[in-house]
Amino acid sequence: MTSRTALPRYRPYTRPAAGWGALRSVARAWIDSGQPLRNLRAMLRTNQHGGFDCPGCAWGDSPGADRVKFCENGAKAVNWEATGRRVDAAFFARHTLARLREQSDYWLEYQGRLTEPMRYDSQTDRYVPIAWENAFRLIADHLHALDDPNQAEFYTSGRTSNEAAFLYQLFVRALGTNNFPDCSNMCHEASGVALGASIGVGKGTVTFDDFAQADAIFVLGQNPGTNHPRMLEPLREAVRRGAQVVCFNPLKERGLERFQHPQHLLEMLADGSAPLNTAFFRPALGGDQAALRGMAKYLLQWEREAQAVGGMPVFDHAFIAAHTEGIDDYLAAVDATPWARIVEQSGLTQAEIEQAARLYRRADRVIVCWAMGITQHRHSVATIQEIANLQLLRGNIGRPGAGLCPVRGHSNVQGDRTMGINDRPAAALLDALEKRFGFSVPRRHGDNTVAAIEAMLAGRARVFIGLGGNFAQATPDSPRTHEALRRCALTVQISTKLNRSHLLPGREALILPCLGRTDIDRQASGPQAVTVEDSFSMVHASYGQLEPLAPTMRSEPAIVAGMAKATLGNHPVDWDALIANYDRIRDLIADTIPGFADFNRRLHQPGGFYLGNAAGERRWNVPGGRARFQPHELADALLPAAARASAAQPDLILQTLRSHDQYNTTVYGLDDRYRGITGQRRVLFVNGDDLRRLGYAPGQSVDIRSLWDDGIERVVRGFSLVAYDIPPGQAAAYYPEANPLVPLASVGEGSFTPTSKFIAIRLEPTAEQADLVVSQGG
Ligand SMILES: Nc1nc2c(c(=O)[nH]1)N[C@H]1C(S)=C(S)[C@@H](COP(=O)(O)OP(=O)(O)OC[C@H]3O[C@@H](n4cnc5c(=O)[nH]c(N)nc54)[C@H](O)[C@@H]3O)O[C@H]1N2
Ligand SMILES: Nc1nc2c(c(=O)[nH]1)N[C@H]1C(S)=C(S)[C@@H](COP(=O)(O)OP(=O)(O)OC[C@H]3O[C@@H](n4cnc5c(=O)[nH]c(N)nc54)[C@H](O)[C@@H]3O)O[C@H]1N2
Ligand SMILES: [Mo]
Repeated sequence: MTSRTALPRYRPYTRPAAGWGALRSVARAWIDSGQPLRNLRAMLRTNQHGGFDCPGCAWGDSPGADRVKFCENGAKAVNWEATGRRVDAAFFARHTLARLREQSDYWLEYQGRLTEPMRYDSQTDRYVPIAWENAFRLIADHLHALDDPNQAEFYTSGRTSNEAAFLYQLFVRALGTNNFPDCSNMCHEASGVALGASIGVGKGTVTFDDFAQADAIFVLGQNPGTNHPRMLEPLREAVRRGAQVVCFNPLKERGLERFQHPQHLLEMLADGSAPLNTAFFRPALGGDQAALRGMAKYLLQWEREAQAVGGMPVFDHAFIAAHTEGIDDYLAAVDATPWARIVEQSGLTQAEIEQAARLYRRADRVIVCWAMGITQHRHSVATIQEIANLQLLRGNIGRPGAGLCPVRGHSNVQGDRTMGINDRPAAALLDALEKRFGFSVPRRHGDNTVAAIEAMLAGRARVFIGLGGNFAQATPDSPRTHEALRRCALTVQISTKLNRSHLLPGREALILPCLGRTDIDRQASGPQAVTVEDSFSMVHASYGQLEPLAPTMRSEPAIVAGMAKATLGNHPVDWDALIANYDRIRDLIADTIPGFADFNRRLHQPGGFYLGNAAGERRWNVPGGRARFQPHELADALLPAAARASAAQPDLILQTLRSHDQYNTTVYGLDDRYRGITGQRRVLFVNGDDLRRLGYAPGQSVDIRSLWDDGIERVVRGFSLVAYDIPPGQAAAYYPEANPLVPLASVGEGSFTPTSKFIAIRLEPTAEQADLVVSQGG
């Protein structure tokens, strides 16, 4: 592995977030890249005008500010991609897939960048080199052999640039399907679905500048200290100027508590730190909808009290009258929700909810942010609509310093959706494509991620193409997902790094090595820029800075065009001409996607350009033209019927989350600094009282079994118990190690997102034999 091996250890972390710990960690990632001098240039060009967009998260920046704009985990992402190590034909000649499957996810990616196109040879169980043109021909042959284009699945991960994504959806729709499973299906799908129906646009309504004007910022189900570190700055600034920062998170995440600025010399030298919140609530898993409903109940009560005495209204009546509909039904639903259920489901006391409601009411301008703690539940759509309901009551959408902020994950996941990567595309997009390119666009909705797995398992889909990502590990119910890939006639992975998805080939398989964000992309007309869109709908250009490791790597747009040309010829466009100069791709985007007029000129503006957001301007693209209150009842029980129907009662409810040393399925290291974990990932965080109740001791090894009524055994073995500050009844483990526990059928209502933050589990002591297997297998 690496030179850095530490004994597994758990010791609570008492230092502030960021600060010296972050600097040490950046230095380590930098040195470990194997090419530190080369990468220094890359790091300094991260998120700068003329540089490249950080391949880390989708947080935006204040345009213009001329300073270093990367964070610890951005630096890790850059150095991880820009490594000097390579996984080439010689590497694959040394290893069979059977042997590679025994390695950890960490080891696989650590081996370096993929540099040559490879084909799986089932005779020798090895990947062997293949020429690019032959690879494209193989793909075309498989696609031509299908009875129906809906028998192929076209996955996208969220690092893909706008240019590559646009070409990909054009190719796939010209082929005849909307089968676009994507990482968004597992991520912010619920935000898009919920907000689309509530306010007519599935994106956040705020921009970076709004944070400086908010009186209160609510942060729900998000761990920005690890996953969006650049967000800590506006939070700290908000606390400093007296705004409220109110967190809802069952875990007291260090990055939401104290912060030391790693780029402020004085603070570092004085070893000072600033608080990052003014209130912290710790709900039950899945309890946010109930908590928000409780807050709405208080607002309604105070509104009535104000009316009775002729005091200041609590609701924004002018806004409600001019811009919304459905308030009566919603308030009736609020009245009908009993406190007993709110308290039981939220996991908070009524007094805590009252306090949260007071903080909310006191603020004139409120931004609500959220991430996976909100979106990966069965009732995520309803929860996000309850956030919107609350904001509508006080007119907190579409004015400065207020709004909705689903904080996106992958750096271009929002842009990929804008470009049309969507299994449920809007009719307007399809109409525009049809008009511009003159072919009959498929109208039938395609497969999302879960549906794609089901289709491959059932043999209905036979070709899988992955534009980035790690389908095998990011998806739920891992053994079934792995089987789904293996049943395909052809699997194709367009990737920068080796991961488990490459090791689960269909009967035939290809690895197509692509350039990443940091690499210089040279085409016939010279070096090319690509573009991305951040969480604030800012579109900007990204220019790679480093010479690619090998001339045999290709850009994502070139690979998509290569597949398209081999499959469709020059229909509906001259693919080669587009690749010669990406300006031509952007001209097509300008012709078909709203907001991109004059794309090639505007892309050169420092900081990029704002796509606009109708709801942010109080225009509501909802039938009826008004924002809609959505009255939901709270579910009878959070535990799904299928888990209740299983023979056993759950010991705990499990959420799966990210450590500080990972980017999704990419594991940078085995530490989780802020949670005090060193040298291990197979850990289960449990409350000390629960450990005693269940008869276990910290450090003991357990097997975790999940409850579902379909008769399938879902178990992961050899997890080390950590007594942790976590609310009773809850547990947490890392993704992707815990993914085998998430039943494929356990998805969000309306979003179909796997419920990765709510899994009913039982524990068993690890049997000795199982222990042995785990320690050998790694
Ligand atoms: N360094 C780094 N950056 C990343 C990523 C990464 O893996 N590493 N991933 C990127 C991607 S794709 C995404 S989507 C984002 C993910 O960003 P996050 O959403 O911050 O990621 P998670 O680790 O899943 O953290 C979920 C948080 O929600 C809390 N939580 C869980 N369940 C509940 C609940 O029911 N209610 C409430 N209120 N809180 C809950 C957890 O305790 C945890 O703090 O980050 C992006 N940025
Ligand atoms: N249990 C559980 N499961 C989850 C989650 C969870 O919280 N819990 N989170 C979900 C979320 S929010 C998301 S977004 C998904 C993430 O799902 P994915 O996006 O599929 O997974 P990643 O781990 O980001 O993909 C990593 C791989 O992407 C490839 N890659 C990296 N950069 C590039 C590039 O520039 N181009 C190309 N072509 N390939 C590249 C590398 O080969 C790398 O191995 O996982 C989801 N799964
Ligand atoms: Mo994500």
